[in-house]
Amino acid sequence: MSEVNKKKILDDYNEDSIQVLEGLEGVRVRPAMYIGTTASPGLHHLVWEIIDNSVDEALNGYGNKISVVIHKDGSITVSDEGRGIPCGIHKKEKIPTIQLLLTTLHSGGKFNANAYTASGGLHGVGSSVTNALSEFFDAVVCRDGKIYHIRFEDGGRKLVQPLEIIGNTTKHGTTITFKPDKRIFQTIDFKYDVIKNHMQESAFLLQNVHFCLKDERINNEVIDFYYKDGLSEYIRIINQNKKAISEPVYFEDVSNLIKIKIALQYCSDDYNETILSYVNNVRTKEGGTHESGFKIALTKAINEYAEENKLLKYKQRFESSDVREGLTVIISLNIPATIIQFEGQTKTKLGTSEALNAVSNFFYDKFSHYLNENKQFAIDVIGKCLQSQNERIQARKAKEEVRTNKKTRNELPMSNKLCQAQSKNYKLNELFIVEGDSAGGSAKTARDHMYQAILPLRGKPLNVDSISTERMLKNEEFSTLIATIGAGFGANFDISNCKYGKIIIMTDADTDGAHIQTLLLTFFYHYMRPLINEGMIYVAVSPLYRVFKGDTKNPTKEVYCWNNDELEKGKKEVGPGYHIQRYKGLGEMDPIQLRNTTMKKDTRQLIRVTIDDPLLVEQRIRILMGNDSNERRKWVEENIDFNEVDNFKDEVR
Ligand code: 0RA
Repeated sequence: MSEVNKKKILDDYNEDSIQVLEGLEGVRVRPAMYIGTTASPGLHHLVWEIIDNSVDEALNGYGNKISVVIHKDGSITVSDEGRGIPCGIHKKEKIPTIQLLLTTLHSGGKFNANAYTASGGLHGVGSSVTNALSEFFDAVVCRDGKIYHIRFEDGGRKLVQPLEIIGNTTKHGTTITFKPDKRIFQTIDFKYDVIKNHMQESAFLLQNVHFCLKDERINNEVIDFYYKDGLSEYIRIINQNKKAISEPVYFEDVSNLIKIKIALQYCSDDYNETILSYVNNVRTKEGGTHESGFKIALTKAINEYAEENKLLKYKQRFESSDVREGLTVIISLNIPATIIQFEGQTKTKLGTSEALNAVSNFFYDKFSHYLNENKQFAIDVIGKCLQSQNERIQARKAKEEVRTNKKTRNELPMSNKLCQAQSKNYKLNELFIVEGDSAGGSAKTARDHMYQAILPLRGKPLNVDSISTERMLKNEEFSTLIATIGAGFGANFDISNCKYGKIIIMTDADTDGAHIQTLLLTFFYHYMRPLINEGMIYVAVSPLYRVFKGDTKNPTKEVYCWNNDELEKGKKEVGPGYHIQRYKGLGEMDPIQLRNTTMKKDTRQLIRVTIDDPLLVEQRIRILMGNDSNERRKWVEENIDFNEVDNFKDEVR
């Protein structure tokens, strides 16, 4: 769409201003281009597309309730109390506008110059994409006194019910029901937890909107997320297991074009920083100008307060990172569509330059004032910053000493269990943490000696969530792991010293294996979080089946399968007379099989572990690491495929 056209559409919305660009075929041919993946995250993306539209309505002041119902047949309904999708006849195309919107891509025209929309980023390719990837798609609209109904099947290709009027109403709103097409997706099983968390997150951000969810597959209970305290409540829940130094601090200014809300809290027993930012209620995972503006203002306000009140030690100002240890902050901006700009690899980095000064000026004023008015809070915050500053200075000194004295980098002993890689190119080296000595033995044989190191783990690691750092250090598994990685831990963790480019957890594909994964991830989350943030922690996915013909040791043909779909394909590929071997553990594979399926770069499958949702992480840790073993077992059994992280083929070196 040309700039001129776009302007015209943005300036005045009417039912003619929809720009028809292309049909839906392309979406079915290349679904990943529109929704990222056809695995579980892509499936849920279909729901976010619809919810985003409902949220946009609420954001612009139309409706304060959004409901989602997951049905027994695998379909899902999203309803809102917005204006309703326009149903009048489109003058140029001579068909109902709703039909046009649901069957064409990039239909513009929805937003006027001052509209705030969730659709600025990855989202907003629109309801039509959901239609294109659905077995059926059904919309009921209340608008202009009428109730309208339209229905599509087969990815929007069959209009099985042209727009009809089915009644009169004084209400307004849209109700959409659709069922994802099983021919497109690897799974069509909506995950209650994933949808629940997304809605809860939205409810934190849209203080005045009810988000109601019902899962008819389980029961008829409705949960209603509604947070009067919005972001402050979000922070309180994220930090509920930590020692907060105060209640969350909250500032907002919604009187300007760029509307800003910021909530923050420091915790004394935390040295990580958690920054969550949003633009028009869509997470900006890669940060951007709003986060930069916040960081600048925070450092400036704290340094000035500390200087004025003579709280600095040796007159050294704080560095930016000193003032963010143990800080949780949520920044939420609403920006009109006209000035939104996204950048970055996944278009989730805010580029709008106006946002930097807007956030920085706003937050500097508010926070400086707050520090002056709340003495105890200011003293506690600065105490925490002094501690971080001191630790940073000590760590730097120690590093310098190591360098000048040529002392070894590690005080902890190197384990004799570790089987090292030959290469000294740390970026290319991989550390496999392997469950059990026997699988460890196989892995030692199977590995690429040049780049792959093996560290076998005996038994289950401790749950670091419930023990002190001293106890963690006394544990041999963990002290070995820290020494092996070679970059320290906790506040002194220095990722530049890490001896591996990838750290890969390799366990059996059973409940115990999943538990070990979680325990190790808990360790990394608490003591080496930068490794997770940098995407260096992985889980290896071993195949579930081998389909082969002939002798088990010397098959004439064999295929490995990672899931049931692949198993079906595998049976066909191998042909009549096939045998199926179901792997229950890594130990059942010989070294060659282990190498070819799970360790070799171009054939293995790895899951990269990421923290997309800190709330989800906290909840998971509570379920998985808490005291209720029944709840834990149930969760692990239901979620053993780690569905919230996306499978991807390992990139080739
Ligand atoms: C196009 C234009 C307008 C609203 C919508 C679409 C709309 C779409 C969805 C999808 C789910 N719920 C929705 N609610 C609204 C603006 C209509 C106007 O200006 O009156």
